[in-house]
Amino acid sequence: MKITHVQTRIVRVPHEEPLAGGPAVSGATRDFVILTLGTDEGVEGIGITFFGGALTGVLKSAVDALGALAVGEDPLRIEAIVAKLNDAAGGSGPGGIYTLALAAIDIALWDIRGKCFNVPVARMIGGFRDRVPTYASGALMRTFPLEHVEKAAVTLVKKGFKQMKTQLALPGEASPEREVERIRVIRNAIGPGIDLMCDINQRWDVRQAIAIGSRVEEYHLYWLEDVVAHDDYPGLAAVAAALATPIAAGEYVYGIVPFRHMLEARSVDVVMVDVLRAGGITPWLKIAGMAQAFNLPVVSHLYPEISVHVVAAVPNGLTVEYMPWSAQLFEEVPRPVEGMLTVPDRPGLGLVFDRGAIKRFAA
Ligand code: SMN
Ligand code: MG
Repeated sequence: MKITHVQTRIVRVPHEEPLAGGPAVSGATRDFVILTLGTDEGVEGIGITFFGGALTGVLKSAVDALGALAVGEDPLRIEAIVAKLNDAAGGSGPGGIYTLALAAIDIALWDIRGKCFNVPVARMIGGFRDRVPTYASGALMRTFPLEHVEKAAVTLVKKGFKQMKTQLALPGEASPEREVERIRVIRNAIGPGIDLMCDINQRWDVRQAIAIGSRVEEYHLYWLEDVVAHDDYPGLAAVAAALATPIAAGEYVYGIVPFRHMLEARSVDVVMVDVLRAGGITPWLKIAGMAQAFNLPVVSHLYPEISVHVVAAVPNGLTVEYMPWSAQLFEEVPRPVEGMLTVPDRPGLGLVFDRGAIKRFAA
């Protein structure tokens, strides 16, 4: 089998918060590059990539260029193709546009492989289980009014979610009291039986993280995420050592090597891996194995319709972030049922681009 053609498009998905009707940013879009890899045997693989922002056009060109290098290659030889692309353009990585583009290719190659063997990707790469916990994300943002967040949290519980993520490091004048109050209000609204994660997005320093983190310990957060700069491994480790609350980090990391530094520094209790920034499914699995060697769980970031495969495949997969920014790209995606996501029982990723949506939102 050989790769014969590459098709990419930029798709601008409207900015919405569908889980609890949060405020949308009028006119704003989330810009994805979608990829189809075709083969001489008619099997096609799909991939996506993101985070290009104002450089999404450049990201599309990078996917086109890497795809052109893959033409003529056997799609089942994923590591050989990755090595060829790394040799050809890896010097422009490992971070940023190169890795984001490589991820789309890698994901499409796994989709082809699953289709060739007529099994879901999750089963190809480990098949530990077919259903995994999932948590609502994006509905309790730091920019939303506390009144909305309190009601939205209850809505998520009524929708069957058993886990949900909010954010601290609130906009405006720093006020530890305001930070603690938000967690108190949400915990009071959802009760003690719901897992509540909290994302700081690198906005605190170590002192703040320990000071405010200590004051919310009584609300038993499931994890505190990206409490300080994502690559401040000693700083993360200091916070992790100081708090009983688990520390999660990793979504901002490109490739696999920084995870070695993170793990050796004992800087996290939960390893979060963005399948695009990691460079695709292939490196995501390698990082999951590194985390397993440190007896740590691994979790996903975004793109739940793809992430469900990797989190379900590995024994240390903990939960899938359900932030369905990419859901509209596809005809059918796994939907949360009682806080769980099920791997589609279809070959490959089990995803088909929604032609109508692509047409509506195409750049
Ligand atoms: C996040 C960051 C950037 C884009 C989407 C979501 C956030 C998360 O850090 O963990 O969901
Ligand atoms: Mg985050």
